[in-house]
Amino acid sequence: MTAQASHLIAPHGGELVDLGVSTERAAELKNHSREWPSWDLSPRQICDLELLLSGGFSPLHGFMTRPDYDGVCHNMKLASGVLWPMPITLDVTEQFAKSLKPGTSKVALRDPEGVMLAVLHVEDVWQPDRQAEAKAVFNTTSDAHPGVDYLINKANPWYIGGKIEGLQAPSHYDFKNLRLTPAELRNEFARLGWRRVVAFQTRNPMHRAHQELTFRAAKTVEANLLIHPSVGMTKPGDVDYFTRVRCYQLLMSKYPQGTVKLSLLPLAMRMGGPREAIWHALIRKNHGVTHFIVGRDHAGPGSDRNGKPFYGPYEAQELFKKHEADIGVTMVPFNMMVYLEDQNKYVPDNEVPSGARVLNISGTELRQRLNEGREIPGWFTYPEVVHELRRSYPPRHQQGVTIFFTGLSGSGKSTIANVLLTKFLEVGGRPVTILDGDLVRKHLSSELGFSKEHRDINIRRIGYVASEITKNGGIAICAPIAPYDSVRKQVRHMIEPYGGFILVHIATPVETCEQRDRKGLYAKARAGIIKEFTGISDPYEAPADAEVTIDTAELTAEEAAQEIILHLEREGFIGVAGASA
Ligand code: PPS
Repeated sequence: MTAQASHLIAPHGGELVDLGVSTERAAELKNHSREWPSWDLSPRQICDLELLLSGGFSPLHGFMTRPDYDGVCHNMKLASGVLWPMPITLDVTEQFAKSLKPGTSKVALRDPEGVMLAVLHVEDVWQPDRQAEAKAVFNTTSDAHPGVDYLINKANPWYIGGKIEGLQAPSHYDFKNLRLTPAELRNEFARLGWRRVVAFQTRNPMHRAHQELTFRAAKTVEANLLIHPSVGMTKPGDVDYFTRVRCYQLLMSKYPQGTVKLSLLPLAMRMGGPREAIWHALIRKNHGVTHFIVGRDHAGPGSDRNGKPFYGPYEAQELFKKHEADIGVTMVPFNMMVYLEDQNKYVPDNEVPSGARVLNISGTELRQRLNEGREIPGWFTYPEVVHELRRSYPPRHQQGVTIFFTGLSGSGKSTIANVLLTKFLEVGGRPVTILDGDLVRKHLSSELGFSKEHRDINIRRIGYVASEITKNGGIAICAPIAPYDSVRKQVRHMIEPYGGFILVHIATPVETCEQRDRKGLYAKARAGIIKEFTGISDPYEAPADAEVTIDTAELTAEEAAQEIILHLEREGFIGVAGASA
């Protein structure tokens, strides 16, 4: 049932779209689906589908067809003339696209477990000009912009569009009571008698400045407040949404009782700045909201590779203002809130009295303070929020870390790794695992040889296990040869979001390794008995990005391990117990 109490704001385009079908129709579609091709949806496509099905993207009835897409790219309008700033497209591979017939094909859209969520009636199949789309939508083709990066480097190159029939919404097992659909929120507002509701979009934990800003916004326009964070996909590197939601829940008690509601939006953000602000407001309008807060640098993607911000700080507000009548939601613009130390209060930065001392802590600074276990002041955020953030983001000496050795066979990797292991065990506090080259080959990679392809698979496996250990707060010591730079970098990227990654190059020259020849392998390689032997008949790419480089001709294993320990101490990964207050 869709709640559209007469006094509530009308959904965008006039009606709240509900793409769900009856049980009988669902059974019929499921039955037929055996004859149709299936498409396994990516995480972002699942987010988009969820909002299509629930009416969050009203008036869209499916993934965009070409006329809608063209209109949206060029002048932010659907073919019907209705304002819509963001392409909602289903990207697929060329092979899949070419197997479809526009007008007749149907595609079963499935989640990663293979559950059929919806049917797409294919109306259009085309290969978009993604550079042109990036320029039109994001006003840049630089892939330093996360939205462009996704579009150009991650999305598939063909689009298919058409109407959708929904069999079931994507399943969520977390925060179920907080995931209200547009119809449910509308019902709730009607039930509570909330005629004016101002929404706050966020992808970050909320601190005192945000609480102050939202409270002021609600007071200014005499509306109730909806805290409506995006929990689909946000900017890579953001605080995970589980932690954020726990922080939001703690914050609810800071508002006058009965004035505020928290609900989660399964939105995959594009970080599209001005266009995204309008899109956000339209989605909120569908959820029954009358007012929308647009702050400084709304949905900002940060800066390009030259350090220049992609959008001006108030560009989103300017574009919103231009289209406010068509959006049908009133903008509540806000400058950045800053803390006035002398008056112990927050004010917008354009209201700071001249000469007043102003304090602020940036996101980067906050992350640094968490990493180093430094104080996070009470004027900045609430102690409950700090506690919650520290639980998820402990100081570095409590985080997991991977020590990743690379070097030739016989360079001394395993010996140093084993000394390091005992040093860590001596310190205690974190579980330690060694993933030695030989042992991994025996237990994880016994079917692999030494071609580049197989070596890369081997290293990716090690990287995966190490990332799991790191994620769970342990220490992984990896000691493979890992001769190729690109896969070492891949492993670094797999691990760094979860903790430390220290690349240690054991730079013992091949002549020394060959002289030692502890396993007799170099002799066999020279004799051609072992093929593709690293350093003899196979390449070794010395890293340019190693945190620590060790030449075992100059250092004993004990001294080498000590060098690594000193580096870890310097970086905060080994710390003084109790320093994380
Ligand atoms: S890789 O490239 O990282 O996948 O290699 P890795 O798994 O670390 O190699 C483990 C051990 O295999 C032995 N070995 C060889 N090394 C290099 N090239 C060839 N062709 C080869 N064949 C066997 C070698 O003893 C490696 O162990 P370490 O501990 O490095 O001496």
